Amino acid sequence: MRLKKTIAFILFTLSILTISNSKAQEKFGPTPSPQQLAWQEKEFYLFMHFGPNTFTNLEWGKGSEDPNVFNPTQIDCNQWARIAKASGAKGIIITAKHHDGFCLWPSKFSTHTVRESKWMNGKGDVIKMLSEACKKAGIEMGVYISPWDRNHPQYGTPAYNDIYIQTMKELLTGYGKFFELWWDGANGEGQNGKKQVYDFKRFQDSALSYQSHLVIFSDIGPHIRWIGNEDGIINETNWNLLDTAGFKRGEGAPPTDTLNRGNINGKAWIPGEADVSIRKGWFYHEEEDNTVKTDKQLFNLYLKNVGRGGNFLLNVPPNRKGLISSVDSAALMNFKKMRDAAFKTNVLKDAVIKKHGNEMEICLTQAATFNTLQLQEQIKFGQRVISFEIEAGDNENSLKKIAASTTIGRKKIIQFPTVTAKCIKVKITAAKANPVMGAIAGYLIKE
Ligand code: FUL
Repeated sequence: MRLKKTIAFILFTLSILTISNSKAQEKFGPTPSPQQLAWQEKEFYLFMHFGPNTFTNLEWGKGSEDPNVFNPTQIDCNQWARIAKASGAKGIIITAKHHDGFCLWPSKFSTHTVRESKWMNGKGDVIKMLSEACKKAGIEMGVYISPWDRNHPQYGTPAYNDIYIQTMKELLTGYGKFFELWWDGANGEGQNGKKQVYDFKRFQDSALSYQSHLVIFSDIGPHIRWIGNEDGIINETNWNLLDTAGFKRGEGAPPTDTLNRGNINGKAWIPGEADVSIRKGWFYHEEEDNTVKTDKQLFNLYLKNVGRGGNFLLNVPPNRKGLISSVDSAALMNFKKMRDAAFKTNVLKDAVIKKHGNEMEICLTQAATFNTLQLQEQIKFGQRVISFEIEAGDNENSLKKIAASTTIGRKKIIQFPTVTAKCIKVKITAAKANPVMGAIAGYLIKE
């Protein structure tokens, strides 16, 4: 039955190939949960840092700011959601609470919130506005809830862990479905000079009891890992696997290089998410308007995160008016155009693919010109490919090596000098088990 389905699948779309023996479709090693698989399909979504820091020009608020500093004069969450949607982003993750403890919703568990500000006469709720806007635009929403809280008087005492759980509960039960919960690793001192001993096990169990489908991000997951830098760049070798035993979030996290590559034999499936800001800081600062990344820089980052099997979390912070600035939205729109143009024409669309052991030979009736290949593993069966090579030529006897790389995972976009060829060979040179490949596509991406 399974074999029949596989044959039908190959006939249906010749650009999809499974190299395997009859046992290959068995799962191998750790595999993603349905929620993780759905999360990986999102590929690209926006981060938004917004709060008192937007108005005080700080990156880390002290927690003692007057709530009245928070005063966006023309806030329009529909504009944020529309821009996100138009850029191809699948959702927005907002700093519901950053380290200064200020809550963008009127939390019952804090006295440092939008309610204490004069903004909308204390009746405003950014989380409500944004959740409605996201629904309207047809995108998803996630929340960053900083465990570090420089305002809360109980921070640094065991009682704070319960307060943090109640705070999460308020958000996770009051605003509809979120796709991701974001935990940064920061663990500084609070008002009383003490650091909190976080009870992450309880935090995690509680969050999942409120929204069981959530994927939770932190340095070490449980579902998604930090990629070890804030530049948006994942290593060329990227395993979706990680060993977390003995490690903690924040200072006790695995070495950044490990987070950047994953562990080849890691025990848990914890894929990487690459976070980076479109501008210098995480929060909006007018003087950084000239640091907004160009469409080309964003595209290059995309190749180094989505093109290396991870997801791209791009921070686009609203300004003091409560709007996305035009320079940021222009860069986002051009980035979208660039992606659309780059991946519009798959030159291997009509190719016939033959498999011989761990090699795939792609033969075309007419030569194609390309400089990029996109490979995929069907990761629901586990991640298997350790390394591969690509050859191209006019026929099977004139093949020359044009590229080589390591790991494939969900998606690998590999670039090389432009070639014109009728024959292409993808050789899996090392694998942990029989590779189960997904689609192969080829593109000519113009500079
Ligand atoms: C870090 C924070 O300390 C930064 O302020 C920022 O929010 C970044 C995305 O995460 O942990």
